[in-house]
Amino acid sequence: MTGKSYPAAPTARVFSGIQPTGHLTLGNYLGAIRNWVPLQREFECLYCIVDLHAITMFQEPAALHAATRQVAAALIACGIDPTRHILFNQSLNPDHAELAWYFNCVARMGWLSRMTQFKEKAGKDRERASAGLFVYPNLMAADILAYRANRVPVGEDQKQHLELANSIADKFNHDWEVPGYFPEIDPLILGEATRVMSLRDGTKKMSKSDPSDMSRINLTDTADQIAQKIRKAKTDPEPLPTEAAGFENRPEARNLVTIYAALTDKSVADALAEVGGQGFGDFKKQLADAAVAHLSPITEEMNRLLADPAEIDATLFKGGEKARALSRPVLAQVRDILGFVHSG
Ligand code: AQP
Repeated sequence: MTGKSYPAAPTARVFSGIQPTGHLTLGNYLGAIRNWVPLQREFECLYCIVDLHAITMFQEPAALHAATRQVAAALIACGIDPTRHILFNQSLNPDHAELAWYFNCVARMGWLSRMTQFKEKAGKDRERASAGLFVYPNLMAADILAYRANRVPVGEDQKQHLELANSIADKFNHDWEVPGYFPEIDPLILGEATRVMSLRDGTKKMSKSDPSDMSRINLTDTADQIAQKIRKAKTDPEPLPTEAAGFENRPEARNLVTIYAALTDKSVADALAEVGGQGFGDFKKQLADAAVAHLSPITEEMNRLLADPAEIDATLFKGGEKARALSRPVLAQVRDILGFVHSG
């Protein structure tokens, strides 16, 4: 034991992040952003546009810059309130990178080697992947724990990274004998559509960086583009099942019905009670209408906000200052715990 005591971690602080790596997709929206909004009623929320994560794969500077503003506009258009909560881009607060270095020294190579996202993103040629991509989960743990946040709303794909963040927190607390200093993180995997799949392949996650634009619905798509992508989405020749058991070996049918359920605020069972037995032709029209009705107001508001980039930047800068005010004392405590000679 160090013999010193530190203030208890806050118990109701939410943190989540999103990468500015392209146009946001319906997957990002249903799996994450939509669930972030109601949490603002109950918790103190920090929502971060994770540009440091984005550069683990090469990003054109101009595209990264534009995507950062676009993600900020999308989050505000979806209902994130930057005046009552904190919205900022990650590089505005260097405390994330400092804590990530400490966590690089805590996390074990074996833990990181098991991360499926690294394996997927690095592909076959791991030798050429950036070191940043390998230690990505350590930075993600630092994003959350720089604020000692304990609730993290994410899509299903991020669950493994949060388990690793908990292993880092445990090892830190144990090795430096500060029980409970970093809190246990509770992954909040919410809603019907926790893993939205590609429109071209129901076994692959819908992703911003998929080379095929037809694989995803972007929050920037027009009504016509949405309708066309849904019309061309891969399906099979059978009518829709009437019960979820009928989705076996039909990943595309499962995906489209799950999207429909999420967009119309129904359970998958209720959606099937409504559309089960229909052919894909009719169902796709219904799905396109639901998607356009849900997404058009968001796209419109995003475009309105994007007309004033200086205002978006000012919002992010303010958020960065508020975030840093919360993380600064945590980093000072961590330096103290580690035994560094420091000035606070
Ligand atoms: N297809 C998805 N279904 C449900 N949730 C999803 N999320 C992403 N894709 C889906 C959730 O969105 C949040 C932000 O994700 P991210 O931008 O940090 O990175 P990601 O998970 O790697 O998302 P992408 O779209 O696949 O980005 P790229 O292509 O750049 O790697 C997370 O909570 C994630 O779970």
